[in-house]
Amino acid sequence: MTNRRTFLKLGALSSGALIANNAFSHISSSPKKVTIQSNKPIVLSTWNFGLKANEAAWEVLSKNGRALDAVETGVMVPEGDPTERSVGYGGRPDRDGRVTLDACIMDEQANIGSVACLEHIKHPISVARAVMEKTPHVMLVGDGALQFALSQGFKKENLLVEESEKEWKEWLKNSNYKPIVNIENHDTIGMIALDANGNLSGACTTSGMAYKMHGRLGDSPIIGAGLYVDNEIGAATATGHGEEVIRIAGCHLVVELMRQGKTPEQACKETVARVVKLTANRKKNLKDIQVGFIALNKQGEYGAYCVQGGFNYAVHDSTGNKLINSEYHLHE
Ligand code: SD4
Repeated sequence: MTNRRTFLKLGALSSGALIANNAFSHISSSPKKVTIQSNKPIVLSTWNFGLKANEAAWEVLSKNGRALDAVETGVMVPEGDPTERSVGYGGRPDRDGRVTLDACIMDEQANIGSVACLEHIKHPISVARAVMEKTPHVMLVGDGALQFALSQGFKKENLLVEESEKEWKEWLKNSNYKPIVNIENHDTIGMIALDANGNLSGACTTSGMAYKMHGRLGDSPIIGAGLYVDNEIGAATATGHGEEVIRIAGCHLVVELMRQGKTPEQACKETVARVVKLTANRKKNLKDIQVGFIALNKQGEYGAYCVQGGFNYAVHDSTGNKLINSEYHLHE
C-alpha cells in the first residue's frame, strides 16, 4: 500500500499525484481492494498573487474547513489589495473610468452565485456568495447587484485608486483597446480547492479587461466558462481573454474531459487546443490571445495549460505553497 510519504514523492514527480480510489491489485488471484490516499486538502489559484491567496485559503483548509470558505477567503486577499490592478479594489477601470467587477462561486452541491458589472463593492466574491445563499437566483448584474449588496450590508466605496486613474487618463490619449498578452490586462484570480472531507469548490473574481466597453462581461462571472465544479469529478477555472473562454464554455469542457478520464493537465491542454482551432478557423492571430486553465480532480491531482508562455499558478498542499509555470501551446 502506498504510504503518505511515497505518495507525496510520487506526487512531486508527476506534478499532481497518481491515485486510483478503490483500485484492485492484479497480482493476487483474489482481488484485494487497495485504497490509496488522495492528495487533500489542496488549493490552487491563478498567477503570482495566488501564493498569498493560497496562504489565506490554507488557513481554512488546514483546520478541516470547507473548500467553499477557503476559496472565498483566499480570493478576498487580492480583491482587497489596492496594488493589484486587475482584481477588486484597485482594479483598472473600463473605458469610461468605471471600475466594474465580475465574480462567481460554486460549491460541492452545485450551488452557484454570480455578480457581474458590479461597481463600488470591494469584495464581489462575497456578494456572489450572498446571491447563492440568500436569493432564489444565481446571477445579478449592474445596479441590481449593487442594490442587493447594499441591502446585505456591504459598504459602498470608491474602488478607483489614484494609480489606476492616472493610467486610464494616459490610455484615454489614444483610447486604443488592444489587450497586451500577459501584461496588465488579464490577471483574474481563479481558485479551486479540495478540502479534507473530499469536497470541491471554486471562486473566480476580476475587474475584467482594462478599458473594456462599459457593460462588457468576460468569462469570470459565468459558471461553465470562467469556473466549473463537479464534486464527482473535479474543478477548473480560467484566466485570459474572456471572449475566447466563453466561446468554448471552457471550464465546463475541462471538467467534462476529466470525466472522460483525462488528467487535469491533459484536459486543460485539449481545451486550449479547442481555442487554438477556433482561432485559426476564425482567421484570428493566436499571438494576440492568451487563455489559461487550471484544473484539480477529485483525487487532488492538478495541472494547467495555456496558449502562450508566461502564465503561472500557485499550489498549496501539505508539502507547502509553490508557484508553477504552466505548460503552453505556442512555442515560437
Ligand atoms: C475577462 N478573463 O474579463 C477575464 C480577464 C482576466 O485573467 O483577467 N483574466 O475576460
